[in-house]
Amino acid sequence: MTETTETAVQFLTAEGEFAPSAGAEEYGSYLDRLSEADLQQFYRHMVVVRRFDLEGTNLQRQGQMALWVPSHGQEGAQVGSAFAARAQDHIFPSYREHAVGMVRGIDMLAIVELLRGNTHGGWDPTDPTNGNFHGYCLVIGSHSLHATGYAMGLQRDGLVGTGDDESDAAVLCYFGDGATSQGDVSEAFVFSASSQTPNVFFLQNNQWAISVPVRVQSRTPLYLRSRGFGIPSVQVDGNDALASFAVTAKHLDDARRGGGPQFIEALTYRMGAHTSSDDPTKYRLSSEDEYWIARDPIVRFEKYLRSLGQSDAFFAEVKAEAEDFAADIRHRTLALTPPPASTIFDHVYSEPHP
Ligand SMILES: Cc1ncc(C[n+]2csc(CCOP(=O)(O)OP(=O)(O)O)c2C)c(N)n1
Ligand SMILES: [Mg+2]
Repeated sequence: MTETTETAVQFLTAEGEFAPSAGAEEYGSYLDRLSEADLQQFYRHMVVVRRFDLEGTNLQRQGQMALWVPSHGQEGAQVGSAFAARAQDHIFPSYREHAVGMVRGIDMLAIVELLRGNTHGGWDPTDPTNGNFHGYCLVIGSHSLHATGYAMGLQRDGLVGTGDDESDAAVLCYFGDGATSQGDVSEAFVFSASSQTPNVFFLQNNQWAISVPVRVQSRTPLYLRSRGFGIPSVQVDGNDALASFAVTAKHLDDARRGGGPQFIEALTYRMGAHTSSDDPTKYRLSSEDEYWIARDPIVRFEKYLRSLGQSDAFFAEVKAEAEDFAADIRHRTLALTPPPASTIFDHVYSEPHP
C-alpha cells in the first residue's frame, strides 16, 4: 500500500514516545540544539499552519481563490527541516511548503495572493522580510536546477566551506516523489555532484503524485536514487518533526562545510487532496488514509510534549492563536484588490523598451 519506515531515521514513534531507531545514533546530538522553547515553536508552527491551510481550502471553496494546494499532513517534515536551516541558507520550495515559509517568517498572505492570482509574479527572495525563501514553483522539479545554480553561485562567491558558521551557506531544495521522475531533478543531481555544491535536496515522499502512487514511479526506495549520482542519502520518518530536524541539521552542516550535495527522503503523506481541483477518493482507499492518520505528525508531537509535562493551557493557547491567525488571513484576503495590470511588466524586463 505504502512504503514502510523500516529504514527511516526516527526519534518519536507514532505514539509520541521518544525511542530512537537503529539509524538514529549519528543524529542524536543534533537534538541538543533544541531548547524547550524550540519544541514549543515546532508545535505552534505545525498547528498554526494546519489551520492556515484549512482556511486556504475554505477560501477557495468560497470563490476567493483560483486554487489551493494543501500542506495537510506534511507539517512534521516541513517544520523540522525548516528549523534546521540557518538564516543565511537559501530555501527553494515547490508549492505546498507553507510550513517552511512560516518558519522562514514570510507574510503568509503572500501565498494566498499567489494562489488567488493576485500577483504578477516577481517574488523577491532578497527582500529581507522574505527569509531567503524563494518563489513557489509549479513546474515540477524545475526549481531543483535553480537551487543547484544558486549553490554554484554561493561557491563562486566563496560562501561555502570556509569553516565559518556565520557566513557559510547551504541551499535547501524541496520537491516531491513525482518530481524525482523529472529529467530536471536528474540533471540537478549531475551538476550538483560534479561541482560538489552545498545543496540539500529534501524529498517529501507523500506517497502520491496526484493520482499516481509512488510504487508506480520507482522500483527502488527513492532515497537510493541519488546514490547512483554520487550523492549520499538518508531516509527519515517525515512525520517525526524531531527526526526531520536532526537529519536536516546534520546534512546542512555537511553541505555548508564543503561536503557536497546531500539527499534526504522524508516519508510522509498528503492527507488531503492534491489541490482543490482534485478528489482523492477516486483513486485511493480510506484504509490508506487511516494508516497515516494514526501517524499524524501533530498528534504525535502533542503526545510527546505532554509526556514532557506541557500543560493543557499551552495547547489551548496555541489553538486560540491558530484561530486568530486564520481569521486574520481571511480578513486580509477579503480586503485584497487586484494590482494594476501594467505592473505585469515590472518583473519581465530589466529595462523599459518600446
Ligand atoms: C513539468 C510538469 N509536469 C506536470 C505537471 C502537472 N503536475 C502538477 S503536480 C504533479 C504531481 C507532482 O507530484 P510530486 O512531485 O509527488 O509532488 P506533490 O504534489 O505530491 O507534493 C503534476 C504531474 C507540472 N506542474 N509540471
Ligand atoms: Mg508526491
